Amino acid sequence: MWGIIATWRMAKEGIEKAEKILDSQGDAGDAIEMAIKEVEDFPYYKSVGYGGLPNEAMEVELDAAYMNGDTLSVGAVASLQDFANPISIARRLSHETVNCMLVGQGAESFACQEGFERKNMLTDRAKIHYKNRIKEEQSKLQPYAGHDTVGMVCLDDSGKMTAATSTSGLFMKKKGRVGDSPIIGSGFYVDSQIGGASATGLGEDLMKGCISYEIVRLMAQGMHPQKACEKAVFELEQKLIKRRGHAGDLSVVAMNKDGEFGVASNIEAFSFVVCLPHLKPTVYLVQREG
Ligand code: SD4
Repeated sequence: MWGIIATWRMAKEGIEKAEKILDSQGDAGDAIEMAIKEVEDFPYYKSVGYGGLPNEAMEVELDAAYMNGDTLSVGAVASLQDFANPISIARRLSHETVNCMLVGQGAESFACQEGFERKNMLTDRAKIHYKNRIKEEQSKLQPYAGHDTVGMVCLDDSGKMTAATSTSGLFMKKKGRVGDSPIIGSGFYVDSQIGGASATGLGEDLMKGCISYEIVRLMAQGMHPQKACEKAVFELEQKLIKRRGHAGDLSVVAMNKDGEFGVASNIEAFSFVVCLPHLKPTVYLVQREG
């Protein structure tokens, strides 16, 4: 059995590439890296890799993470500038036993030493978005919350599971701001003996629930991924509303070791992509009732 699930429609072309690897008994690490790279390389996705929208200083700062569910090893980069594929740097870091999560210049020096491709990630299109936003909101620049991160969970035929994320974070974020995406347990978590989860939405709120770990914990108790996703999202939403009156955007995808999957979201419409041996890469939309 193999399978892969991802946040947002933008993951579809990457998932099509991953399908080829998984369908020929390939490795869940190779499949997920290939799928995320496809999203990072596409210039018109405004929230991941090349073409990602910049921070308030007009710099594209990227966050990414990779986790191997067999060994539980993790690699992550945050606030990384000027490298084409943050996911590949994160995966390389997952082979280290210490210094697995690097930020800013430290991450860039590592990437340089390891020979990763340098690239200016700020496109003209992203610059125009930036300039328009500055004009619109001269007085109060707010990070835009409706931003899409790619997060995936993958299972291969050998039973190995992986999880990965990649994002440019929130448009107009402060320099150095890091969200949930590169943070283990928040943006992603995977254990091949149970399953994995990944999140997208307002990082500051997703982190308050360590939401990906929470989903895996619920699946470990025998809960179906769909139930686990719903419980994690709506309990966190309720908790935040009770404590302070509002909750940010929270969306998640999950898959267990048997290839069963789940998704939940508290936003009006959340798209995701799933692919299984009997299901070609398919985009679904989850709509909030009421
Ligand atoms: C972050 N969670 O940096 C990311 C952004 C995102 O949909 O996923 N937006 O907070």
